[in-house]
Amino acid sequence: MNVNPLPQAYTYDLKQSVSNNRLLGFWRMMAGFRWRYFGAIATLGLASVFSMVSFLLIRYFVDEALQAPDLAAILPPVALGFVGLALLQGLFSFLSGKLTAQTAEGVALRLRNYMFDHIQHLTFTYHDNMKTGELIQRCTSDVDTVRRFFSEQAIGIGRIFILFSINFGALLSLHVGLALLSVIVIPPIVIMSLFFFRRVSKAWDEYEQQDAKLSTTLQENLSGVRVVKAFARQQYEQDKFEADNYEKFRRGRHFMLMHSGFWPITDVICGAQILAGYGVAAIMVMDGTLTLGAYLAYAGLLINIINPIRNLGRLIVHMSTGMVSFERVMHVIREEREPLTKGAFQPEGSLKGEVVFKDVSFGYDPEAPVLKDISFTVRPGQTVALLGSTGSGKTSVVSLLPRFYEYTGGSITIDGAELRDYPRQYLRRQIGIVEQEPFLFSRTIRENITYGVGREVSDDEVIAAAQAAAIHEVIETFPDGYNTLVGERGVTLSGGQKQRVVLARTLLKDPRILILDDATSSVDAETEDSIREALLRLMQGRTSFIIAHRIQTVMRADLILVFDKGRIIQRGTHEELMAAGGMYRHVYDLQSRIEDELEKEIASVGLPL
Ligand code: TTP
Ligand code: MG
Repeated sequence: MNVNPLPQAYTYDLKQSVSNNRLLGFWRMMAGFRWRYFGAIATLGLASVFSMVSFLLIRYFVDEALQAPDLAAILPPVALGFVGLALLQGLFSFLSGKLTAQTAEGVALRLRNYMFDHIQHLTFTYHDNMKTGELIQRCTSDVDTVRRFFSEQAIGIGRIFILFSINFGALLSLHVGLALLSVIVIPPIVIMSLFFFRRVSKAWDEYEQQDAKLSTTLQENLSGVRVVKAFARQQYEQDKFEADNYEKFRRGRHFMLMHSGFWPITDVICGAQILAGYGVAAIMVMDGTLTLGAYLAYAGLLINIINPIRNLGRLIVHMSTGMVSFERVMHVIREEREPLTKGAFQPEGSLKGEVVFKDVSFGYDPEAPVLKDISFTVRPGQTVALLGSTGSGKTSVVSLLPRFYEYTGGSITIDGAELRDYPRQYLRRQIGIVEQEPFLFSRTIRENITYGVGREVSDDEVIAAAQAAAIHEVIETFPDGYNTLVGERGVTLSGGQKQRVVLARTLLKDPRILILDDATSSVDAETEDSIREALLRLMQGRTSFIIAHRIQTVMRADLILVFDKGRIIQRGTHEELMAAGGMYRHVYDLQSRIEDELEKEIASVGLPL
């Protein structure tokens, strides 16, 4: 769905802007906006021409018109000339501003869209290692600095070049000697700016790093606010934030100092230049080699030419911030996307659901394997249960199936084809997963349930899925039913309710392979029983992976795998495992004893069951 159809220029693969030469990178990033960019500079140039012409008109007015006998006749057209020039200057300045805004805002708009899209295509491993706050900072503050580069510095370069050429040309036409005298400041200014460029770049890089750190602290504090409050660690968090914030202040101050150190020096140099120019020109007027009108024009033009020279220094220094932020943005863009549709094997139709693991090994960090020698076979439609102590690798096993992570050794095949040959998008459409930590968007319940379907869904279907997940009745009690918002502005769901909404979302997707990772851990035994009935019905005909801690939940599975420290230590059906003894039998006995005792306890106090 394209809610905001944008012109062609907005759809451009920014990956092509990746370049080690940052100026070249900026140039490429401007693809589609270049004519606007040059338009902005050209119109700005025209505005300056009109400004320059008005100084030449002053010269004419003082040196010639005032001396002319028919002054009264000349005055009106000269006055009109001034007004007309001012109007034209205003008009072209406006046009230039408009084109500049279109360029800078357009590039930034496209960059933000691209970054968003890019980030959601990066691998799980990238997201595991990259801090959320850091990514947010790069997408906001750094993109904004890049935007400023286009609105200020990129246009500034052209502007300086044009202002300089026009005014220098005018100066040359006035007096060659004076013109040359007016530009001897350029070499010292350029040398100084380059000297500051390196230092300011470093200062800005350090500042942005600290900014990212602060936004990470803030983001973590907000998402972990319950933990902070529960442990009454506000003071600790406050101290940490203040320390980080102070560091940002320190680096910001350092950056500003770098900047402000630059100004007085250039001001002195430029002031000396103006003084020298005015002095020499005044002597020339007294000597009679320069007319008074030319002197006045020179006075204006000199200021006009010193300004761009002075700005050139400022611009070079400012450009450093744009370059640093550009590099920080490019660092994300350079990251390879996870291909969604690519695959050596392009399957057609739906999966049947035969899954075979053979000596599979895997580790989030290649050095530290989490799964070792995992082998098992599931036939289409069978249910396999994964049981085991916490951290034994159950979630890791099922995360391999939708290719969230790539296994490092052995082979996994689905319907006979190697898993890594399947396109990820196909797998993710065929596999439904209820994750251990359910996540709901701050959207309506209905949107959350229909999230994975990708087509129009009737209310009846939504209700059927909610009923199967035993959440329909709860939703009915909400103020707006299925249209109730979840989160800040709507209802807050309990852990078990969230789990069931997520379950409904997965059931509605109607996947060929169903993965339930502790999907009923936050649900009471009674609700779990009612869900189990529905689930059993739903699991008919699909290959299902169920992770649970309660044996009650898994005992009917066709195959039960018991995990310990990343290995399968026991396997078989409930009956086989009961007969074999070992870990499974041990856990079963433990759980039955606890339940028996609980029942006795409840009976003895006389609580209604
Ligand atoms: P899991 O596969 O998450 O263990 P589990 O699902 O069996 O545990 P639980 O019952 O508590 O849900 O983790 C196995 C190991 O892998 C564990 O040592 C933590 C590690 N791990 C990572 O390093 N990175 C990850 O992203 C995950 C999920 C786990
Ligand atoms: Mg787990």
